Amino acid sequence: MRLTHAIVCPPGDNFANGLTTSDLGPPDLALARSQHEAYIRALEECGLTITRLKPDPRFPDSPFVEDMAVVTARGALITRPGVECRQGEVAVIGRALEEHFQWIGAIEAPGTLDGGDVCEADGHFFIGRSERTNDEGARQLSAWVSELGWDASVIDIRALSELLHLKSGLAHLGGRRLAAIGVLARQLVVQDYEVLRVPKDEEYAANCMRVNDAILVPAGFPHMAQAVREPGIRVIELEISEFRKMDGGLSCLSLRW
Ligand code: CIR
Repeated sequence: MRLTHAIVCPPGDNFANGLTTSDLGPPDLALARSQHEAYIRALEECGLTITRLKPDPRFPDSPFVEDMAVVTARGALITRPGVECRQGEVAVIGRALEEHFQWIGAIEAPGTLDGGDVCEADGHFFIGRSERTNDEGARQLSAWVSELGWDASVIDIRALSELLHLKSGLAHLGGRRLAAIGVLARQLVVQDYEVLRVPKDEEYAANCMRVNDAILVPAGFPHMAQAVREPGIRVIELEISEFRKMDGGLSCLSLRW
């Protein structure tokens, strides 16, 4: 299915006040903004029409829009993020999605779910059970996915402290191809998928994104940029160092459908 739309939210003035566990230092706001602009340009080059939200000073983590919804060709679902300080971010995302989707589902309390824990791969949804996504959130998403005619499986990543979200270590490269860090690749119960193992020293690049005829990869990971290549697919490398400082990756910065 070709993607046609994306929602993004540029970093606001207080971006550096967001949540992070990284020890990479505070983000440079001007650089973050120019990296975000380049990210938007890349999505536009891939044929996507962009909805650009206004940063809300109450939510410094709002550039990481992916956590707020699960958006598919058959419908959209608003999440209930696993950290309370981000739960208010869903309102603006819900309003933006209402312009495109007639019926929008929602994760209800006591369920929690971050969109970063959801990897859609050719009709199957891998759901990460993480510190952000609880059993009830995973259960509600599985039910929603099955109503739409797809299926889902849950992968517990709580023991993998290097992963904030499932998609920090797993990506769908298109068709039956996945990229996964080694520890996840071993844990994945995958039938009929070809799994590209992400080299140990490039694990951050496991969060790459297939967008139509391109694969977007974070800059600075040459083995991955090479490994994801395939005929007819353009590889676009994007610098996102300032978002990494806030525990974010490429996919977190947009909702795409
Ligand atoms: C957070 O901790 O929620 C943000 N600082 C980073 C969220 C990254 N989102 C993602 O990986 N999907």
